[in-house]
Amino acid sequence: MAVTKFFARFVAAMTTLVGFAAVASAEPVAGQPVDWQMGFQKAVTPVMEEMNDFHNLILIIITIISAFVLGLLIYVMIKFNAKANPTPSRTTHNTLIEVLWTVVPVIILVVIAVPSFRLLYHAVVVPEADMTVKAIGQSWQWEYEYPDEGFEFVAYMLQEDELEPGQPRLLATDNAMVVPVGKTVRVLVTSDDVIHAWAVPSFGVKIDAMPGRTNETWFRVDEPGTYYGQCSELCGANHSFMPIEVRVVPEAEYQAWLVTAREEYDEIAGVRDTMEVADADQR
Ligand SMILES: [Cu+2]
Repeated sequence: MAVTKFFARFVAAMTTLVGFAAVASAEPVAGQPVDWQMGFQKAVTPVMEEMNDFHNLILIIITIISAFVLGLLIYVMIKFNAKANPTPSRTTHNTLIEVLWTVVPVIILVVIAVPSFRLLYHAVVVPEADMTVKAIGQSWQWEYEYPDEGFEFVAYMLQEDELEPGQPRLLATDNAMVVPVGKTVRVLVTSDDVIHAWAVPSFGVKIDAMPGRTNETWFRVDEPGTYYGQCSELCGANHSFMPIEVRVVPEAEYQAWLVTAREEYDEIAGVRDTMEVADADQR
């Protein structure tokens, strides 16, 4: 009876696993999470592609190391248990093995360090930018300034009854940050109040928004689309309701959007209050 029950549970567990694998192999949707997703969102920037590659490299390395250590453990447990090996060896040193278990990990770390530092450099150092957008965290929404164009606007999360078909819940916003495809966009990130973080997974971008300080990041998206992110620093009660929507559009569409945006949105107000407060604090 117990065996049948166990078998039934085993089959159920295996079915679930196979289900997971089937879903995991499905093509990821760019720009937003999907149900039962196992990996990252699809990479749409060079930096995120590099992050994916790096992640895959590390995944291979840790899998090999884990399997190797597991193999050693099983070998030792079988070969050297009290029954199989009643008189243990009195070995305390083995120079060759000691050199190996020092040198091999060093080599592995160097192999990891090279692509790691390269990736860090590519993510942190902003290449010459075609345009700049400033994202300002506010409790609880994001404000966007286009300093070259002179306008600013606020992007609020859409409530459930405001969603159009296809717009994801808790991610879509009323106004979106709009940028042209294939252009290097510098993003200046700051905050009006507490620490927020501007993050878009498919861009490989996540950077803190600090009051009184400006952080800098960048992205370049080569395929048009709508990409979503969320505030990624616990900032308060409505932390989960200040999503980020970035629309990447062809150049002509971007120019058309600029025309309406200049009319529709407010002029940039100037120096931010928090900056003044921060300056005053320092005096
Ligand atoms: Cu926040």
